[in-house]
Amino acid sequence: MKHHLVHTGAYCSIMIATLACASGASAQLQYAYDDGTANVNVGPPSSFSQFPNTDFLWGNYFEADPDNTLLTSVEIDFGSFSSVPRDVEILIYNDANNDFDPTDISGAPLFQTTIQATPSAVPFERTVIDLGGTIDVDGGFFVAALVRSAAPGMEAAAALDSDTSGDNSWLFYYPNTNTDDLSFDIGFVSETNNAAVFPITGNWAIRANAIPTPGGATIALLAGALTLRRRR
Ligand SMILES: [Ca+2]
Ligand SMILES: [Ca+2]
Ligand SMILES: [Ca+2]
Repeated sequence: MKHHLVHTGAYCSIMIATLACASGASAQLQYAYDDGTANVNVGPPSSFSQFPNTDFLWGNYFEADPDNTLLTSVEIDFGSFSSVPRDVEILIYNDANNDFDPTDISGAPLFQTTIQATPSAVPFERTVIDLGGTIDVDGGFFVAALVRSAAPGMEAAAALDSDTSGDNSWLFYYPNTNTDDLSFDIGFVSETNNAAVFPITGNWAIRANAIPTPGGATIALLAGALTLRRRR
């Protein structure tokens, strides 16, 4: 699997290889790469002060479990900000070609909002962003945060878990980010597993929570049980 899912609900799917289960009031699946402890905060280096404007966008690419496609909230562990509270844009995109590469995403996000963010402490003090409803994802999707005009050398807004691979976590630096077109090609982009670019590799502490898709496996199992009973 290219990602692991942490289950926080009352039952578990057997589809996911690295699944953790816990009791909880609501059935919910959590898309995550971090192990619960982010170790380092990341932002534009002071050398970037040569650029007139440096937007800093970081996000995780997930593959939707077909039985859990309805996102309800996003959880992010923020690093440091140059001022508090800080405007941070929260973005969820569909990747149309589902190729685990978000750098070709164009078109408006499925979800976009701006929050007033404050830093969170290690190990994983999460800021939960309620989506105010459900966002239906299909195949590859990208959950990201954006700090505009990040202060080089001062603003390490993203929390990274250096114990994980960095696969499917991405960092973008753009001048004047157009959130409707991530394929905009002026700037810098890298997956955070690239040791040639990142002195410390790892995954972002960004998670997405989902509820079961109506008509998914859970519903099918119930229907099967009813059919068996009727045949007795
Ligand atoms: Ca960790
Ligand atoms: Ca893509
Ligand atoms: Ca997709």
